[in-house]
Amino acid sequence: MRMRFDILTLFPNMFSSPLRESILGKAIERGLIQIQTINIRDFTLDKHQVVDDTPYGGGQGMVMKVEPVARAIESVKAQNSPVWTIYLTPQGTPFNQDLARRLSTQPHLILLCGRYEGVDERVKDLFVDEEISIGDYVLTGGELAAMVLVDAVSRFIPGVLGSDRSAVEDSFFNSLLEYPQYTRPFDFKGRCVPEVLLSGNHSAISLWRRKEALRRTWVRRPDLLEKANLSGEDRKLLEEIRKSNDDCGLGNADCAAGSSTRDKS
Ligand code: 4HQ
Repeated sequence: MRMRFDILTLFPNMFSSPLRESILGKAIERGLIQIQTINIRDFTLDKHQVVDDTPYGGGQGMVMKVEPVARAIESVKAQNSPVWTIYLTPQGTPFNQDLARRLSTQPHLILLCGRYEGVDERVKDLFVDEEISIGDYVLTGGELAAMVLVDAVSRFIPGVLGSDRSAVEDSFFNSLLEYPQYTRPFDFKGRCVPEVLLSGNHSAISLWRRKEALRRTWVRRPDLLEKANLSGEDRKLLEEIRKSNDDCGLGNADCAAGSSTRDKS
């Protein structure tokens, strides 16, 4: 039950490398996902293959014409089965992990990438099921947004992350940021790995990691803590974190780990 992505774009070459390396490359090889790019310009009928025109009413920039986009979408829909059509735009629903999970249950997505001032409004009215934004900033086109979406959605497809890992175990599933990670060497320029990670005491390690995840979330993303499902143990750890942070202000030398200003990633 592979998932299929059809990406409609004026710049198909942008997709050749980023989605074919590493984990997504292996997922394609193994037949778990299929990613196809379709050049909207191939669906023009005029000699000069014009895909854009000036906006009615005047104003700056160019608007993508409805007919080539309509023909490109219809060519995908003619091939088969149910398909969900997404337009990437800053005016869309904010993309997040919940939305990625929901989209991963679709068998087939069309991702429409706009350039210039975007597509003629009638493309959205007639062909687009959902508008999605990857964030409150302006890109030069929808291509990078489409890549972000394909990447985040693909991680939810069984087998893509390998048999021993799944996206549902990720920290965002638990609404907390990740705990700090370390690997060798133990001492790099005098900066040492926290001793507890070398202790071999698995319950102490788990507790330390949970506390550091809570600390990080409390310092950097307190909005996430409000939505998180916290246990009694978590609340106790958070109380310790808050207390050590207060101590910091009083000049306690033991509290470096509780200082947000020193908490560099
Ligand atoms: N653009 N999230 C303008 C984006 C964008 C975003 C895509 C730029 C559409 C016409 N897309 N084009 N942010 O900035 O998805």
